[in-house]
Amino acid sequence: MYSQGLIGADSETEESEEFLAAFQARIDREEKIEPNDPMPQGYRKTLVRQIGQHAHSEIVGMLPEGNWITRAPTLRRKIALLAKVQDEGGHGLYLYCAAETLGVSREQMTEELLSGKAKYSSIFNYPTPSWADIGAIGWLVDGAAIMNQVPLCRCSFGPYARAMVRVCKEESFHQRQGYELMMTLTEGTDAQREMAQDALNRWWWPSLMMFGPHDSESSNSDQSMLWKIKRFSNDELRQKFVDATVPQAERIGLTVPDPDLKWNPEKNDGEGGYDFGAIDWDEFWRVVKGGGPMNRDRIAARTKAWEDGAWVREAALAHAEKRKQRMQAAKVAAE
Ligand code: FAQ
Repeated sequence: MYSQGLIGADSETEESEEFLAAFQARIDREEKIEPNDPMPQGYRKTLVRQIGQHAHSEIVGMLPEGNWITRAPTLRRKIALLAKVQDEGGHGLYLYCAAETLGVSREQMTEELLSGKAKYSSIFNYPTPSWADIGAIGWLVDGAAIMNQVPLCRCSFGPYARAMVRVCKEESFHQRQGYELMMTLTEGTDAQREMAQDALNRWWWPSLMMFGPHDSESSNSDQSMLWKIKRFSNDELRQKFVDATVPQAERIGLTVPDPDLKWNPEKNDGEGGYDFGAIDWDEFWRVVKGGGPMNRDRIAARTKAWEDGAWVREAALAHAEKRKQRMQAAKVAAE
C-alpha cells in the first residue's frame, strides 16, 4: 500500500504506511532525526523550505540595520550594531549549513532567493529612515524572532535544533540592546521620544505579521506541528509576543499603535492576555509577494553581492582543486 493521500506523503514517492508510521513514532518518542536517517520526502522538503527561508531572512535581515553602521551616534552603539549585524550573518551561515545536510546546495538556495522562488521574512522589506528604527528592530524584530525560535531549539530535525540554541542566545543579546536603545531615547529630549514612538508605530504591525498568517490560513502548520518541526501555531506565538511586549512598551512610556488593544482576563485559559486589533493581511501578502517598500532594493543588494562575490567562489574552488592535485602528487611520490 502506498502513501498517496496520507498526511505528509509526497505524491511523487511511494512511501509505505509502515514507513510513515515508523517515522511518526520516532518523532512522537522525541527522537532527533539526523541527516542520514530515512525520512519522508515531505519532511525533507518542508525543512529545506523553512530552513532555507530562515537562512535568507537572516542574511537579507543584515541590510536594514547595516544601513546604520556608519551613522551610529556613538562608538559604543557602533560596536554593538556591528556585532549584531555580524551575528545575523553567522546565523545565516549555520542555517545554510543545516539545510545543506538535507542535500540542497547553497548555490541552489541562493538562486531560488534571487529568482523570487524562495521567500524571506516580510519584515525586512520595510525601510529604516531613523536611528530609532535600530532600537525598534532589536526590541521587536529580534523579540519576535526569539519567541518563534526558542521552540525551534526542540525541532525534531537535529541540525536545525542545535543551530537554534546559539542563535537564540545571540538574539537575546540583540533584543536587549534594542530595548536599551529605545529606553535611552525615551529618557532623552522630546524629539528623541517622538523618534522612538514613530519607530514603534511603523514596526509594530509588521512585527506581528512576522509570525505568519492566521492559523486558519497557514497551509504548512498542521503537518509541521505533527512532525514537531513547529511546536506552537503562528497565532499562539503571536499572542505570546503581544503579551510579553505590551508591558515593555508601557514601562518606557511608549504607546502601542493599536486602539483595540485591551487586557482580557479570560484569555490564555484564564491567565489573562491582550486582545488586539485586526492585522492588515492584504499588506502582509503584498509584501510577501514582492510589493513591499523595500523588496526590490533588498533583492538588488543580494544579487549584487552574489555577482560581486563570484570571483571569490571561483578562486576558492580553483585553490581547493590545486591543493587536491598537489596532495595527490605528493602521495604518489611517497609511494
Ligand atoms: N514572511 O503555512 P505558513 C529574524 C509564508 S529571522 C514571508 O504559516 P510556515 C532574525 C510561508 O513561508 C526571521 N513569508 O508557513 C533577525 C508560507 O509560504 P510557502 C525569519 C511568510 O513555514 C532579526 C506561507 O506564508 N524567521 O528575524 C511569512 O509553517 C533581526 C504560509 O505560511 C524564520 O524564518 C513571513 N513573515 O510558518 C535577523 C523562523 N510567514 O513557503 C536580522 C523559521 C509565513 O508555503 C535582524 N520559520 N510566510 O510558499 C518559521 O518558524 C515558519 O516558517 C514561519 C511560517 C512561522 C515563519
